Amino acid sequence: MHITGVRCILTAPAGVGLAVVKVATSEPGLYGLGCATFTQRLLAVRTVVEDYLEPLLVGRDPHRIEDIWQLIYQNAYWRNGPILNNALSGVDQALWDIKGKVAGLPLFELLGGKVREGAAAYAHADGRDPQEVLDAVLRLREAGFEHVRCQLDGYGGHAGPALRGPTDAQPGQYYDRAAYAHGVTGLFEHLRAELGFGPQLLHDVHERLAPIDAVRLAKELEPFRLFFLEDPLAPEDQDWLRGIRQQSTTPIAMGELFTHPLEWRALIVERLIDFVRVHISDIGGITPARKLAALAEAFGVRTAFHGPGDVSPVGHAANVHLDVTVSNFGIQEFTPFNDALTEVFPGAPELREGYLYPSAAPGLGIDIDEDLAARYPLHANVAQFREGVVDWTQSRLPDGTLARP
Ligand code: KDG
Ligand code: MG
Repeated sequence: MHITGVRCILTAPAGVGLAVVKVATSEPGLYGLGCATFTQRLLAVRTVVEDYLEPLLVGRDPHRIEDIWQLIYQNAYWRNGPILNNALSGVDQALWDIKGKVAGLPLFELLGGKVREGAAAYAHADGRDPQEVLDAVLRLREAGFEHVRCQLDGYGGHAGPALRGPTDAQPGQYYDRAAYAHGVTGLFEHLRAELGFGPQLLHDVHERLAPIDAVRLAKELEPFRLFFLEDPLAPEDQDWLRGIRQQSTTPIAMGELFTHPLEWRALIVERLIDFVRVHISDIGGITPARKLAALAEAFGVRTAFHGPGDVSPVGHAANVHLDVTVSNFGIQEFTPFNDALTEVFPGAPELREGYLYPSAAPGLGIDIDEDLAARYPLHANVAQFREGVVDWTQSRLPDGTLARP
């Protein structure tokens, strides 16, 4: 058996651009699928997959996953980064899918077998004020979620003109760091007063604060006993994690922006974070994610793989297969699939009462209906692109300074 083709399929059934790699083999009808979704730069990923990886891989034995992973990783000489890693992930996940199909076993069996039947998931509660967030939490509790991420106004910004500051400020998604931090503390005060300490509450700072303000927020939130506080710091500011550790016991989750092994190594080995939440396709697929989970296990750090809407259902399937096999699993972020997504991707993981279950079909257990996928082309469906330009990442502080989204 050998690889006969490597293609990258782009589709947007839920209004978010997704990339899925299909690796075809010489065995009739045998192929694998892998998530390669870097939604802000999909065309660049497709170029790497189809112009560089297909010629490199055609004719090779798809069973040699580790060897092919190293081959792709080193082939461009310069390594890592979201474009190369997503392309690599698309192939890597597809090879695991193929291996499972050949063995007649679901991926979770190849990874050592289940240590739990389903993966606990968290959902998102959002609102314009603390009461609206509380109502959303209560609805999610009704639906069976033990864990809920709570946000005021998404990540706390607003689209529109400058909040205050110089005249003729640039357009953008303006936010005020001080108002945001103050709002979050008030939010959790309200939620704990109304809910008590039963529900597990999470929050994503989305790297919006100045480092010292992130240290203070982690300290101020300590009485509200979060399950975790996510991305209080940008990867570039990670040395400030030591300050957070010295000041509070608020559990810290980090990693969705990591694309290089040196970004997580010290954080795990020095126990500066409690949850590592990489976006699996951004680190190069299942092969490095298994190694990362094993490293984290040795240091008491749990996994919380990134699961936003810009992971394809194929990527969500990879997350959940890992979740049910990793003993140091912490939590799985989940974004609901709309009807179009479940039709385009039959076999997606199922959510029941706050837990996610992987398909028991061989490999990743998920397929793609390519004819249906073609009915959701990128440009017609992707809300975040305005005239080909990504809009929501153009965030600004009140004085007009460009800031992290
Ligand atoms: O494209 C970026 C999103 O995936 C990110 O903003 C979502 O922070 C996120 C999260 O925790 O889901
Ligand atoms: Mg996040």
